[in-house]
Amino acid sequence: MYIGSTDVRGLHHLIWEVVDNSIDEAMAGYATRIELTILPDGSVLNRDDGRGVPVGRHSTGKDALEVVHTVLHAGGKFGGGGYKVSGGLHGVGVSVVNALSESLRVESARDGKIWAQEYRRGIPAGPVRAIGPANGRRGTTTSFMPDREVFETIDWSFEVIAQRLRESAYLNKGVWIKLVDQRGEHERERSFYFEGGLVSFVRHLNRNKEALHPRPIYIERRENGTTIEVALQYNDSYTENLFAFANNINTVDGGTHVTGFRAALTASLNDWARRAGILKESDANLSGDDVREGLTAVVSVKLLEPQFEGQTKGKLGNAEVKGQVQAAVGDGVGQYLDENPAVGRRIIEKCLTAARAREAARKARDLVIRKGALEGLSLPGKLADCQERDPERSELFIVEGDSAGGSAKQGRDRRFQAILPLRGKLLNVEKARLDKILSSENVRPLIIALGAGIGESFDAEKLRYHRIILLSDADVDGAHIRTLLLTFFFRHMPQVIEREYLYIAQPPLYRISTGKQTFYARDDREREQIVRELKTKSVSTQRFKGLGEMNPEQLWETTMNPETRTLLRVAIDDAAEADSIFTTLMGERVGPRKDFIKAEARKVRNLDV
Ligand code: 0RA
Repeated sequence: MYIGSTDVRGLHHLIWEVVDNSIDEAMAGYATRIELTILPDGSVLNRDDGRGVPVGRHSTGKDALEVVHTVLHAGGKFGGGGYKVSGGLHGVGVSVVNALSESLRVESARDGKIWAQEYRRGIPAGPVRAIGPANGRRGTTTSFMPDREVFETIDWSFEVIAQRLRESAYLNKGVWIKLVDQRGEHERERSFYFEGGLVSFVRHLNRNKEALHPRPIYIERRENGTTIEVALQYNDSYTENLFAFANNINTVDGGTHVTGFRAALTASLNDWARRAGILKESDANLSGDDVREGLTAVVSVKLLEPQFEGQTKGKLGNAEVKGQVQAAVGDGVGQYLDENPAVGRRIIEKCLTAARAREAARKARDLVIRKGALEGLSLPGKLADCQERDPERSELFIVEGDSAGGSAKQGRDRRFQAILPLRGKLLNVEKARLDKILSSENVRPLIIALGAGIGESFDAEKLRYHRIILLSDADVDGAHIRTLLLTFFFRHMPQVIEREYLYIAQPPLYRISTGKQTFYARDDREREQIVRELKTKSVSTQRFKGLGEMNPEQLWETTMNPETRTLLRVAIDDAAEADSIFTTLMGERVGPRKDFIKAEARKVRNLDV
């Protein structure tokens, strides 16, 4: 319950919880080094050089160290005056990790001694004991083995952990964080330390884009126990890339710090553009959207009592923060532009281009919507709609090619399954602005079929289907079309992904027949496994060259029938990483794409060329 789930995501929350305590200790100014080790048996060891968890008699009569590890939410009560995370997904306390671990051992080095206690499934296995002299060492070491009766898997992802630790290192400049993986086939390590903090973070986010100015703009202000840090840099893309944190927690739903930042950025750019004479008296102001195009920014606030709101606690609620961030960013950006007028002019030019493009896009969008309204029931002719009207129960298959579309139309259950064939390739939306995208023959029917508009006017409540399924060939062309469609949804209808409405169908590549029985395999590995298990010599294998080669019954049975199919749900765990991958794969620069493909090619299981 406290960790959220018992799948691999919930598993990783155990690590976040333990590491965040060490990060808190670093934020409070006491720890400088944090080392996380995945041990060969899958247990985890976390060590910091902070003050050590308090030991000694607590008001309950128990030892303070035991209380911290056995009582829910006890950690914060010992607060040494630093920033503490409270009320979020995190900050539930190490006692939750303890309760969900087969075994946990903690050592606290303080006051010249090392104190230790062990637990089994959260219950002390013995008292807190001094096990030896600290020999000058300070800090906390925690090791735990997740409860394998609770978690479906203890398969830690080095990459997921590394990504998160890197982020923590960016947000807390000067802290050394080391990750070591000692599991046999995975053995490796990585260290994170960023003197530049948020400036390094923004450089990292923009690493595959062309920056409009070489150095990110950096603003830092401390007042009344609140620290505000902002770094921003414009690039030549069309998307905004804003990451906001409160006490190191990624506030995915924004909040008062984001509101304050946006208000200040728009106001100070307009103000400066007028003072510099680039915007004339009769010109309209740049809009918030205009100044956000091609913006990469990280906003990080640290405050004593953060309030996290919303269903997933991803939104900062503290009202006073808005004005504080607004003042800091307003002053900082204004001063920067005064000192760097050439950069200022470049940024304003970029915003003006964005404003013109937005106007063109608005016209194009109106045209699409008006055109949609003109076409009778407004649905595109190519769409074979379903009878069902409740979006909850309706599925849309987006199918590559007319012949495959034909099979899908015949094979489907028309009561709840709609088919939209796409002819040829979709426009690469990563390289085009909305006005161009909207004029593309292929994208328009898709937008109209979905029924919810696009971009700023997108309204998820109007979606006509809550299962949108991408169905393309199991080959390279199919993968390309799928990537183009994923890019489209990610950039222009991210709500579809956030609401988990987007799926990928998994058509088979092989049909395996023994004369009596028929099997389907999605790749070579599955095919080999099936053939091996059949243990008979008379097996014939048919390789489908594309969806079009499958007859409607085969397509229904293997790919469309909810009883027998497997769908992959599209989810985005890490927005920064997703943005970077889309930029790399679909953006302008060729170098990073080559590097990415070289690095990832080794992992490809099924390449059809
Ligand atoms: C509260 C008070 C003090 C230390 C800590 C918490 C603490 C907890 C953890 C968890 C992992 N590493 C940690 N390091 C420190 C100490 C208060 C004092 O010494 O005055």
